[in-house]
Order: sequence, then structure tokens, then C-alpha cells
Amino acid sequence: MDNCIFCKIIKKEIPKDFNYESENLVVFPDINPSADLHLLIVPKMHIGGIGEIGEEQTKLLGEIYAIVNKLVLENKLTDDAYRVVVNGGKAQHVPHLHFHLLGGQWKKFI
Ligand code: DGP
Repeated sequence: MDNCIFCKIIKKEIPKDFNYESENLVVFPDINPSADLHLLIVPKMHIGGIGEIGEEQTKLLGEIYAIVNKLVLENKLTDDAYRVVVNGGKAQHVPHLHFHLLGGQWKKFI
């Protein structure tokens, strides 16, 4: 999608270090963190949001949660607090599906 900020990051038109990259998704830190750890897990395919998820995304969603588990372990969050958030409707500001992984101390509500 031409005007999508996350598509530009994925295509490396905007430089960004990825914490993780696979064929189907990337992980990078949120520019405006709401917790000690605030990562965005973003599918490479442009999916506008939750409302565009269909059965054809079942495998992708499994991969996303498998990566969440890997990030939780890497960041030693298993015995700490963590949360996965997907905003939709007016709560969603970037119209490209993404999963927030928030870990540790909360700074603000997202
Ligand atoms: P949401 O409200 O769920 O759509 O959250 C969008 C998040 O994306 C918000 O927490 C800030 C983050 N964000 C927006 N633009 C950029 C960017 O250019 N780089 C990074 N790293 N994060 C961004």
C-alpha cells in the first residue's frame, strides 16, 4: 500500500532495525512506548485491521503468537506482566494490522 507507514518500514523505505524478521512478518519497537518493553509485531502483507482477517490468515496468526512467545522468553517476561493488544476502530491509528506486545511496567494506556 503506497501511503502506509508500516508498508514503508517493511519495504525498508524508512530505515528501521528489526528485532525479528521472517518471510511473513517483522517486529520493531513502537516509536512511542507505553511500557518498559513495547514491540510491534506486523505482518508484511497489508491487512488493514482485525476486520480484514479471514480464515486464510489462520497460519499467519499462529506464527504471530509463536513469535510473541519467543519474544516473551527472550525478554524474560514469563514471570513478569505482559499483554498483547490489537486496537481496532477509533482506537487504531495505523491502518495496517499490528499486534502490540507490552511487557513490564505500564507507562500509559494504549
Ligand atoms: P495503534 O493505535 O494500535 O494503531 O498503534 C499504532 C502504534 O504505532 C503507535 O503506538 C505508535 C506506532 N507508530 C506509528 N508510527 C510509527 C513509526 O513510524 N515507527 C514506529 N516504530 N512506530 C510507529
